[in-house]
Amino acid sequence: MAGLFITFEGGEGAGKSTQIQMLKSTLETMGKEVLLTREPGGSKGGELIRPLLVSGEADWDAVSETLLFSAARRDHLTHKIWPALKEGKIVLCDRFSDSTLAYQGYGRGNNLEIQKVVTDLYKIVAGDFEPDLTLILDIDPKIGLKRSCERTGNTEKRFENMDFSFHENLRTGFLKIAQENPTRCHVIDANRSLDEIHQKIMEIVKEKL
Ligand code: T5A
Repeated sequence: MAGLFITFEGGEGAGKSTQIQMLKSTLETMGKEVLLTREPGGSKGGELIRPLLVSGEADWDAVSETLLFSAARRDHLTHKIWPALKEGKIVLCDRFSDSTLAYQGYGRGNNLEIQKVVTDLYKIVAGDFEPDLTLILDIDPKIGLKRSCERTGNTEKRFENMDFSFHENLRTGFLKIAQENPTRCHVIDANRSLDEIHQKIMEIVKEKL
């Protein structure tokens, strides 16, 4: 496809949403056409599914979660991401498939069966399509969770409220994903100032442009 697909990943409060906005602004000042989107959500169908997953009203198990995230992702890809990439846009996505592998596949422990469900479903949803670049913001979950908790007005706390070992497993999962996909994934130390992180992100993105 003509465009460029960049995903942001990481544990809770790593600073993805903040950094993705900063990247969007910088790219636009460079004259690039940018679409900023997120998962779960991003498209009409995806946004309808989102509250089912993040509100905390239902106690989904990892397979049910994976099915719902996958349905939302398929809708997002077909209605928003793929059309924008065909138009040559840079698509910045706040979380994508690595979150499913990390949260559903690693969060509750290194569960190989669930990891297989996640990768099999991804094939059905997206085939061989994958991000051109994935930026994984890495942070000690103690710091990330503190940042998330200090933020006001957040009602989407289902995953944030999981026990601490879940968040440690997530971090391990993301680092493993990065190790297994060294060309696509870059791990960025997110325990730095906003500007330092943005500068690092720009170095990596400029190489891709
Ligand atoms: N999920 C998602 C799955 O389980 N499986 C999946 O397949 C997918 C796609 C929703 C939830 O769904 C789960 C993961 C999530 O729990 P989300 O909307 O991305 O996903 O929710 P969160 O991860 O909770 O995202 P947040 O928006 O809470 O965290 P961010 O985006 O990483 O952090 P951000 O930028 O909002 O920053 C958090 C706070 O820290 C401050 C910010 O100002 C803000 O107050 N901050 C910093 N402070 C100091 N230094 C820095 N460098 C800072 N950067 C940010």
